[in-house]
Amino acid sequence: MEKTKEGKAKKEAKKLNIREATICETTAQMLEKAERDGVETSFHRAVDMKPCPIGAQSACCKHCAMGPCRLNAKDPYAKTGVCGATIDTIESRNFARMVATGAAAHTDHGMAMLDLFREVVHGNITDYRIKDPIKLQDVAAEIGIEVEGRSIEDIANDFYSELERTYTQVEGEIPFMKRVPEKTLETWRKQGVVPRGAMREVMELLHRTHIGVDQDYENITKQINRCALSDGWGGSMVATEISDILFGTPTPVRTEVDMGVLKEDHVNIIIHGHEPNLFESMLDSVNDPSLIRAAKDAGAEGINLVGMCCSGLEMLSRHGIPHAGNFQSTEEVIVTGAVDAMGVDIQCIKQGLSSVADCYGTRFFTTNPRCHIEGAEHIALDEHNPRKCTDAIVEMGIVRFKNRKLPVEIPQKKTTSVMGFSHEYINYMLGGTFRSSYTPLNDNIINGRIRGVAGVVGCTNPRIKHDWVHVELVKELIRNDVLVLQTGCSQISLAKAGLCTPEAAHLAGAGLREVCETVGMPPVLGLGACVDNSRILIAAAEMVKVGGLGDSIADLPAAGAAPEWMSEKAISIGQYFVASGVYTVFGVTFPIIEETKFHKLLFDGLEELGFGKWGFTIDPYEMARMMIEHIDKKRKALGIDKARERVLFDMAARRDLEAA
Ligand code: SF4
Ligand code: MSK
Repeated sequence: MEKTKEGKAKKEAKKLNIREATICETTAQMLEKAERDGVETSFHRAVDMKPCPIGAQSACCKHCAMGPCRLNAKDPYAKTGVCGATIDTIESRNFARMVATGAAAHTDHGMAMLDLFREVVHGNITDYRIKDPIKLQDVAAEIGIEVEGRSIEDIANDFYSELERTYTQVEGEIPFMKRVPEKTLETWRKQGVVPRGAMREVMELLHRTHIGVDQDYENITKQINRCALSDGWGGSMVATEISDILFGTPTPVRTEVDMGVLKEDHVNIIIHGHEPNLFESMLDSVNDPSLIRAAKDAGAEGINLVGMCCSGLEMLSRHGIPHAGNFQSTEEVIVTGAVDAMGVDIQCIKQGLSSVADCYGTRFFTTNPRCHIEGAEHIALDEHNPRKCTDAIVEMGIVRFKNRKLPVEIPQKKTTSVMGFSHEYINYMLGGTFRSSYTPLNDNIINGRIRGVAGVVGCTNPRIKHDWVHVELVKELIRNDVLVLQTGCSQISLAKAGLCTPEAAHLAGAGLREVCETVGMPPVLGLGACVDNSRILIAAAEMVKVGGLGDSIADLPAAGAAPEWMSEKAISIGQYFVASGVYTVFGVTFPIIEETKFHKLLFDGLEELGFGKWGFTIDPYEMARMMIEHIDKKRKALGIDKARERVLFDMAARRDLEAA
């Protein structure tokens, strides 16, 4: 009896505190419902499963069968692995594998987009087409392809061959190196980290982490940088540019975000993942008159297509499709009981979705050969006939709607937001049609109205209060006149909090508010999916080229953050920003022991070599302080810190000056 009581007490101690787990009201409401329904989610599992303290600090290695070897995180130099590997070797190899996996995910996605582009150009796929030929011409010209007087087909063929090098090139610099500011590229050349094809970089990095190969953390870090750069300026950048060319370059759209976008009287279809081709075809399916008729025949008012996570962001940016939530709400949205079908492709798809879908009778489909999930139905998306897959998902969603048995509870909250700020649109927004450029942005940074620019990106994570760190950090940044650029799940956190509209400018400092009001833009600009962090790199390169803010990306008054990160892709993104010259601060946890040599290299040494550097804190206010301090340091180095002081004077300060 005593034992049972004790067991119960233990269980109660592990109970999820929903109000501490998320600030997202709709997610909280669905967590309460999940508990009433006896359904478990990743929030519950995170409470139940403590992170392994040795793994969290990267103090273990299982790269060979002489191990696994565990070092003492409190005294990391006290012993080595059986092979003699030191803590720095073990940590840097583990970190390298995270970068390699993250880079592989982005680049494999990018290569899939490029495969699709090739087949469209060759006329083998007709369900997709080139929607933005002007962007094709512009980007082709940028990487040295002759465009004058040539047909779109000819340019597209050369463009394909050139971009294929991004993945397969054995030696030499990849095409988008032509976009990198000269001084940044010089640093990379000097340090020997200019990337070759991503396949080669990922392969070499994995090879070097095998037992008995690279056992010098500094040399491993060199290849970590090279591999990450092959992602940011390679695989990811190709994914973004090809997606824009095929599906259209985003321009800002006003749309709604949060679970209130679901409609009880409609067949609700959710697409979640990262590749826009599934979603684009689904858009055609839900607009097919025969499927709409079938939905109405089943008693629905229509079909409601909704996005989640990153492909949701791409469709929001290109077509204004409503968005139901970020990574940490994907199970909870099914708990509404209103989702008739969910189709997923790749990346950040929780395996737990399958059992939650099973509990509510939601039809759950995987569609990509790279991602099958036990318990999910697999309908492969064949790009030669994509409607076969997406029509089938809609048809089965309609059947599920007709047979809905459980009560539906849709949280009645949705927020309006304006997102879809591509690099091209920012250019146009600031400079107008005839003189589109970043000059006004640079001018406003130089005169101090805008203190600097921050990229706040990345995932959400059940180990910390969902959405809270993103929202508090961004509020603090804009209050201090820092313009915020966003991608990935972070931007949904801010959209739900109402910060992605021009009206949110009143939350910004006086200088940033003035700029936002003049241009009519939000203080927080949503640029797209996590793969679209490449848009931030392009913007940074453009700011350097326009002039007045130094010669390299490392000179810019800019910083980055992923305050609630969880994926290896986030680590690769963080590393390619650091390698590009950006101070990048992560939250949640950092998989390296402080005070080790490898830690010192990432958090300090890289900056001395001309790169950026890493930072870490879990506190959003401290994170903002660290980023602003860095921005101010860069302003001082550029000699523009005085301008800012003038702008910041308020009336009281002015009166004081006059009285003096
Ligand atoms: Fe242990 Fe070395 Fe094998 Fe790693 S590579 S498991 S440290 S023996
Ligand atoms: S989906 S990588 S949780 S941003 Fe791009 Fe979101 Fe992070 Fe996945």
